[in-house]
Amino acid sequence: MTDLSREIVYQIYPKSFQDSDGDGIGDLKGILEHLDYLASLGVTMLWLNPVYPSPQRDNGYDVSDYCAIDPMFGTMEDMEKLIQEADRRGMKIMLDMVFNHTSTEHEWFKKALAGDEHYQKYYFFRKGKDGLPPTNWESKFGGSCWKYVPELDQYYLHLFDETQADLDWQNEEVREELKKILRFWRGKGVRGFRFDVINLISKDAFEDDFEGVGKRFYTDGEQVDAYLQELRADALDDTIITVGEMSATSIENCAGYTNPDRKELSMAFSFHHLKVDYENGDKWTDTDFDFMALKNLFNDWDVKTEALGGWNALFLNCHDQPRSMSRFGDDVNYPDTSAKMLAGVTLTRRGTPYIYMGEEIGMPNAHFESIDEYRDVESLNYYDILKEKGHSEAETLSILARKSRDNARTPMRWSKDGGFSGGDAWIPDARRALPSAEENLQDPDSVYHYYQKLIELRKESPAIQQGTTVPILEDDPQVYAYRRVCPDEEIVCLHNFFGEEAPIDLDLDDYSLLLSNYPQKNETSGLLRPYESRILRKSA
Ligand code: TEU
Repeated sequence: MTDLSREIVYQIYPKSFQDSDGDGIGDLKGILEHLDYLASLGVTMLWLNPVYPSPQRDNGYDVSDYCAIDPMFGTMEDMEKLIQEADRRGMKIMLDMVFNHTSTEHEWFKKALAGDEHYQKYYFFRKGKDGLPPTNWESKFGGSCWKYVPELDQYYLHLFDETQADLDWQNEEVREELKKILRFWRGKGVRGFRFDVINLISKDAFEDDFEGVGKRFYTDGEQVDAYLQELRADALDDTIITVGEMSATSIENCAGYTNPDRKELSMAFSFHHLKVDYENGDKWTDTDFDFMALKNLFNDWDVKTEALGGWNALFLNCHDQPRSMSRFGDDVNYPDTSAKMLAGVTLTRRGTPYIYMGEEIGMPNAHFESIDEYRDVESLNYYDILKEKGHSEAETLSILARKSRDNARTPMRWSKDGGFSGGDAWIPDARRALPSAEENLQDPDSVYHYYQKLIELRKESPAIQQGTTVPILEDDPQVYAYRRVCPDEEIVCLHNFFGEEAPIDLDLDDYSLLLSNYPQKNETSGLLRPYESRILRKSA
């Protein structure tokens, strides 16, 4: 049994990490070049976004062959070498399994389209109603989630892009195919799997939604638990770490999916805390984040998940989200300090922390200024949708600059002059240049070295790993604070989320400072400086 509290996962977006052959696209050989950098950060597992053959309509989340490597990323030999070399340095590899849907270029779908009924049953082909799609549900990327196929006079379901056709998990053969894929990669030495939108796999009621866009008919469906238990029993075991990406879920469901007694998943990603800058549930707005909502979500999820015996994946960044430092910190006035404060949040909570490529050097949003700089299918779709809704060009670009997924997908900044590729990168660099990895490594007080210290601290602190979370200063409008308590140790974490000083009314006389993001310590002061973060331990 792996101890999830000791794992620290680093997410690599292969397309933007390191290009080794000058074609402008990152690749597996590029990752190999940086294994020492990753090992010295202290992470234990590397999660790679999809590197399988794909038309790249959704950057690899449209998979056309699950058991091969897309030539643009390298070869199977490169992957085998990566697994071995990572292992030599104490790091495991986690692969992304996109099992809710396949690319329409997958051979199963191509056969289905050609009329093969056996393969049509792998997907959801349905008749329309009075010239309309089978239901009124919307795709997550905009528009209807049904695509009409004139040759078959039927529609197929795609909750995401129209080139991502949903698989029908009710079909036992589909589940057997997916298990084969898991066994294949386990045979190669892969030790972890991230399951894309895995709480959307159980769908049976196809009814119009008159209250929303269809989500309630396919989210956390009845069979999700049974399907996960089956995958786990037939194709996985205790040595494999799994994380499920959960769309629009609840604490109760996530705790259920991850409670070890249920034998489903090791942990889950949820996204409520990354919706605190949505306006009335709408992502595509230019809105500041609501700090109290964020802090209440952290407290709620941490306390209730623990009470229900579940385990969370902790993260503020990933390839689908704007950069946390630009979003919850200040990338102009306090880039370094706010990046470190947010690092403290991710690395001291109860759960397994995930660090997203570039977060450890304080990378900011892309700050793109023209639609030509964007690549992401969702961003490009919403550019049109927002303009159709009446937003001006300037408003639309300002919303995209805040919310686009491309904010996280700009090339990793290895050196002052970029260092990602010898050719033209597939996506432009972030317009705001902050210290590169090289500069971070040279400066003992850099964001990178702060992550390293936090990881070391986490690895030696039983309370940070396993302690109970006790929220404190719950009504404070500026400070997120909690105790982590276990029989042998008590830790207090204080994080000021604002650029103004924050008085704190706590008696910390019995505590000593373990780590802070300011070079001049003021551990006894009852005032937190802008974006100050302090981690303290109660004296024995
Ligand atoms: O994302 C699932 C998902 O619904 C969101 O993260 C989505 O990108 C966002 O909410 C849109 O506003 C996963 C992958 O992480 C993402 O990259 C894929 O595009 C998506 O599934 C489809 O496979």
